[in-house]
Amino acid sequence: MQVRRTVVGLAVTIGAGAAVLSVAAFALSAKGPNATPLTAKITGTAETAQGTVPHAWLDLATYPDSLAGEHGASGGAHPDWVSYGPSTNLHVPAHALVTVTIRQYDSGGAVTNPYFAKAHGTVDGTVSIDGKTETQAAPDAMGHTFTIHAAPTNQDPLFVSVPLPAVADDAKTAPNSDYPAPHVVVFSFLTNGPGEYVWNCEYPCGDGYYAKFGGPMSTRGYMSGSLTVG
Ligand SMILES: [Cu+2]
Repeated sequence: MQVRRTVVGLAVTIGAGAAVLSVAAFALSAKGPNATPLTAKITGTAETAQGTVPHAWLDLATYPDSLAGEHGASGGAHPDWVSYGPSTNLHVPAHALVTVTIRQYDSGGAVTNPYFAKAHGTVDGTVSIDGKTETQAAPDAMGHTFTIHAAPTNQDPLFVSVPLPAVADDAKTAPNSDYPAPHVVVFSFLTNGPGEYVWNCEYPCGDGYYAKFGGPMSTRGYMSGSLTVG
């Protein structure tokens, strides 16, 4: 998994015997080719450990190909690559409760590191999988993960990771759909101050690529993207 970063501003000012370092601003580069931002919808407020905060909602999906997400109906450059949709460029409010629903349509296998079969950084440390409250999913039947990482800057930390269970290999295509019925994964997390973060999948799902970490796993806009807070 590569995380690319572009330094857009770094200034050093020296004055009166004191060196003053300005804040280095980082921008995320290499977003998906058609990564129209997906902005969380805010409806009302929620009572949380941080008090009463806005409640924001995001709807995402993971697909066994690239025909339903940000690459268009033709699938773009790699129609057969696994993908997130409808966008990998996500915007959520600062100091808010964010509830994410992910419909997971893909098959999978055993995760490399069982740490990523567990929920981390969510409210109560739980994740709802098909309506059941869980703290983890089966490590030998993982489809993908949704994992937010804080870039190493002075912005507020944010680490959230949830497992997305695999759909059975022999699952039949659902009526009126191109895919089998998905697993529905719902989780909530609290944001702090504004920041730029990256997220990715930590289940090596790039079948056919080196150690399964190549292809869609290492190309922005498929199994990774950006998360802007604020
Ligand atoms: Cu994946």
